[in-house]
Amino acid sequence: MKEIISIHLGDLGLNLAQTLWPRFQQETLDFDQTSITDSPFYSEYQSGSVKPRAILCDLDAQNMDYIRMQEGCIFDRDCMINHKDGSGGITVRGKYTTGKEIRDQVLECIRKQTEQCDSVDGFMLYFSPLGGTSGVSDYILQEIHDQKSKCMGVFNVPNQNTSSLVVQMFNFVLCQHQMREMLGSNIVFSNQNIQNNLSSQLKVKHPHLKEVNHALTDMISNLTCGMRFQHSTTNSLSLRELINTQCLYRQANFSQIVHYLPSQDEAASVGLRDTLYTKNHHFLNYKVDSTHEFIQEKIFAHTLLTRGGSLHQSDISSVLKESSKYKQHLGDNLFLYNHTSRPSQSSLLQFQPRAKFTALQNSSDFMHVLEKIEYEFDMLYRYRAFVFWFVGEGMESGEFSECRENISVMKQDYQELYNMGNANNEEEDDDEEQ
Ligand SMILES: Nc1nc2c(ncn2[C@@H]2O[C@H](COP(=O)(O)OP(=O)(O)O)[C@@H](O)[C@H]2O)c(=O)[nH]1
Ligand SMILES: [Mg+2]
Repeated sequence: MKEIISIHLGDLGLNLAQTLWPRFQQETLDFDQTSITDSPFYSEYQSGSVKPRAILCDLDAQNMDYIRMQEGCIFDRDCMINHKDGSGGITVRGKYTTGKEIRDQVLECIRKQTEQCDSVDGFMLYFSPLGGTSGVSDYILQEIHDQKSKCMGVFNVPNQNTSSLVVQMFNFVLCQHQMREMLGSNIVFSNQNIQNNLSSQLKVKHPHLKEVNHALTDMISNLTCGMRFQHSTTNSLSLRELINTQCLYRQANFSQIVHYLPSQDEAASVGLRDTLYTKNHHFLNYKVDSTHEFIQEKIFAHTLLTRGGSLHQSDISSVLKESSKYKQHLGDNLFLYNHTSRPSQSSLLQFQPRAKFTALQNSSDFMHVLEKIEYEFDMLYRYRAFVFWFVGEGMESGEFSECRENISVMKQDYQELYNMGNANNEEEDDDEEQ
């Protein structure tokens, strides 16, 4: 068996763990009472108990204590590691000071979990690079890299309205270089976009992060379907495969999530068209300002996972073909699963949709996100606001400009990849004309 180890960091990671793992458990038990021991996501202990193959880590005690105290806590207590001092919302505390004090414990736990596996397929890391515990990811990713394993990160990017989240922009920029280099694939979303989708599509009034986590859980449940039910599906998908297919170019490994949340029971093909043609279901919406020059989106890598029995490969292929009239698709990967999941307490939908869709799109439009980040970062850094907090934790001030430069390089890389295809097309067109 090829095992998958999940790591949950900080508030986002821990909160998500509390909705995700009960859902995994319910789906596995619904499918087959015995398959939980065959799942790459669970490990069986000598005592006979089966627990999530998951490590939880936070620089704060509050959330972790809450999980520990829950009756029938489903996690292995040895894999729940926290500091008490908190991160102060500053990523360098996670990296240089507070986070360093739990470093050995965290790395020891990762090594122990790895030793218990036959052969690790990869790691999944859930966290927020906008928060302080993200600094811990620095040495975790180094360890995973040293083990020659692959890691997929699932995290949020700064929202459109970032005015009240100033230090979070610094945190993101300071983290991104390591994430880009060390994470095989970065799966990104925006809380604000998911909240907008929940209000407009599902008519949820004032959605909170709890509802956002349910939407993310639904998405991750689809994404991992082919990994969790390896033995019973003809379309199994390993984590390593998914990471590789989503990363067509070394320098562009960010993918946004498109997840379909149906508002009513409708024909599956309607949902699929809606997913691919509109921005209503994007967990990250690259809104372009009216002043911005509109360029045709180019999708470098696209993985579409459908769940539910009412769609056939030919239906999907024809919808994808239509979509490619509007967007350039360089690579499409299709996965169809019959395993459905029933509506439950932990799901947002009160009915069972005929089909569910999740798409990962690694596209040129990520440039627009980077542009916004550059703008917001520069606004703040121009006044050197809050910089002393970071320097006070042991960071060298030169790191700020270095990391800012890395964002520009990343944007340039995306721009070049975008142009590369276009230039080739133009050359080909010229050749044909001659
Ligand atoms: N989707 C989601 N986002 C969260 C949650 N908790 C915090 N966040 C977001 O994560 C960012 C801050 O990271 P957080 O995990 O709280 O920081 P940390 O605990 O210091 O690592 C902010 O953008 C929050 O909006 C959550 O439960 N779900
Ligand atoms: Mg916290």
